[in-house]
Amino acid sequence: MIVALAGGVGGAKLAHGLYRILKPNELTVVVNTADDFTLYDLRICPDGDTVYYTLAGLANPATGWGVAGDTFETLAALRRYGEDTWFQLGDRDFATHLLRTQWLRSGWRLTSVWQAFTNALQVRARILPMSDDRVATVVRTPAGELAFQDYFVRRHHADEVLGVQFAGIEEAQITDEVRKAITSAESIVFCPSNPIVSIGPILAVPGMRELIHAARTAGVPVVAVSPIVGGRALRGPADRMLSGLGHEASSFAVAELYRDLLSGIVIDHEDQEEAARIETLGMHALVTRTIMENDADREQLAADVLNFIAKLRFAGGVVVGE
Ligand code: FO1
Repeated sequence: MIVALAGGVGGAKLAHGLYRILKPNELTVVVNTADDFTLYDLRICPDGDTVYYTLAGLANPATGWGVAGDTFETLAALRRYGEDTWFQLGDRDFATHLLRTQWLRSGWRLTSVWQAFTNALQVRARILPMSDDRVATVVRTPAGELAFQDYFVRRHHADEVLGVQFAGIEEAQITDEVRKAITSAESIVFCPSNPIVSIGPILAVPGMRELIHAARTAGVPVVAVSPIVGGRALRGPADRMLSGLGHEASSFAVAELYRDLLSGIVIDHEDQEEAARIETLGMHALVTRTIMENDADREQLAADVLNFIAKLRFAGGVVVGE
């Protein structure tokens, strides 16, 4: 079983590549839920929805989130009542939010809700929320503290980022499903998601770093794919967030953030010259193409990651040098 940690669109793309080349039921994806929020009294899980829509082949190819071919009549009707419809929820997507909210209100755990969606969409991978407990990313900016989707969507992630907090994280618990997945993983992959606000919350769930660290110490390869290429985030504000928080916007900085957890990191050809510096951190670096423009790219990167993992396992997880 391969366990992938993922946030939104970039993470979902690699998870999809892994899903397409692995045997059915060989993949578990642990997904960030700190982007979740409530809108029109409905619980929205943008990253979870993005991952199961993508694996089911339903995601909107133009945006990476939402449902392909969706219509927006409900939002248009809301606008007629004077609502500011800043968050684009499609009509088919609404069905997911309605049912999720109903099931949660009737006492279901978020893990069970996602399992029901995954089964209904015939996705043969486990897609697990990082926790069943509510965690909410709050972004500190010169304009004040902003709820994550206000920062990201409503204000187009244009504000300078001075700090990031995960409200509720101290009380969040690792679920039995996530614990079991990580303790029995053959390898762990950090997808090319934002290290601060996508992978960051997953690692901040109390006990999560320790679980992954213990797996690594026991010889399980733990590999990240950098979301930074040539000093720029492939999508979203990860580069500006890293700089705002006092890091370099580079694959090296990503490797440093995950330093104690990783046996290796995958970086793009464009950052080839960072490989030697990354290896001084005590991990191996694989240089390959990390940009995923189509399904073939997703599969190729997934295959490169799996080959890298096999090589690390053969080397006992230590940096062997080339
Ligand atoms: N991202 C946007 O930039 N604009 C949107 O209007 C938007 C709507 C949306 C609806 C459902 C969904 O599951 C995701 C949606 N996203 C939208 C993406 C999402 O909010 C962010 O990409 C993630 O939270 C960051 O990973």
